[in-house]
Amino acid sequence: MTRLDPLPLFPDSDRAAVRHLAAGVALMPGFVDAADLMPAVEAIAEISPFRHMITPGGYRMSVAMTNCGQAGWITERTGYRYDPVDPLTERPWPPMPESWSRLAGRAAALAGFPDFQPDVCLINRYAPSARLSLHRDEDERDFDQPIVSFSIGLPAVFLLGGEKRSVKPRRIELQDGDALVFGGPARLFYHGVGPLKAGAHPIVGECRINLTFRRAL
Ligand code: MD6
Ligand code: FE
Repeated sequence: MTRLDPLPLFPDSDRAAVRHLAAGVALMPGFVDAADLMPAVEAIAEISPFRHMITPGGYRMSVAMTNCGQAGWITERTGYRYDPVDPLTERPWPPMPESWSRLAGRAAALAGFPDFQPDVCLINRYAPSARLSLHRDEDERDFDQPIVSFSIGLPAVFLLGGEKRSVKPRRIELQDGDALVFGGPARLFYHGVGPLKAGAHPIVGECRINLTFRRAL
């Protein structure tokens, strides 16, 4: 996957370039700035720390996760769910920063989803070799609502599959600052993230952080 090169800067993200990768899938290179997002990620993780959750099949996920917003996505031996309480702290998840929900709403609008108001942000942290196997995001109530994702830190390969798990995924490079909107006919497509390559980012460090904004409840 080649990028638009050179990338213009978008001090006003309303003018961001939108690349439609498939029906319902839009990539906005350089839509967010790690320096803007990282302080809130750290503040959230102070309250609800990153942790490696256990899948219903008993595997420990290589990706470390936390959440903010009205609920959080969790997986345990008993299954997947959105829970208003963080099971680790037994307290509500930290609130979603207003600047984050505004940015996510703007990204969605630019991709053709004008009324997106996220209530949950799942935060994924990838250390080198961490990966996310092919999955569908299907624990949300309304599949007419898209999912908006922001990536910061080290680059990763996003695997964009199809309606069936058997569809060979397309490899899409997600770089520091990229926004991806995933909705419409692609909303229930299988997707994943390939193993992270080692490296260092001046602000995020030796990892990749991905924020996925959902209307879950
Ligand atoms: C990641 N993202 O990029 C994982 N899901 O680290 C996702 O699983 C994802 O980016 C739904 C919609 C957009 C995504
Ligand atoms: Fe997903």
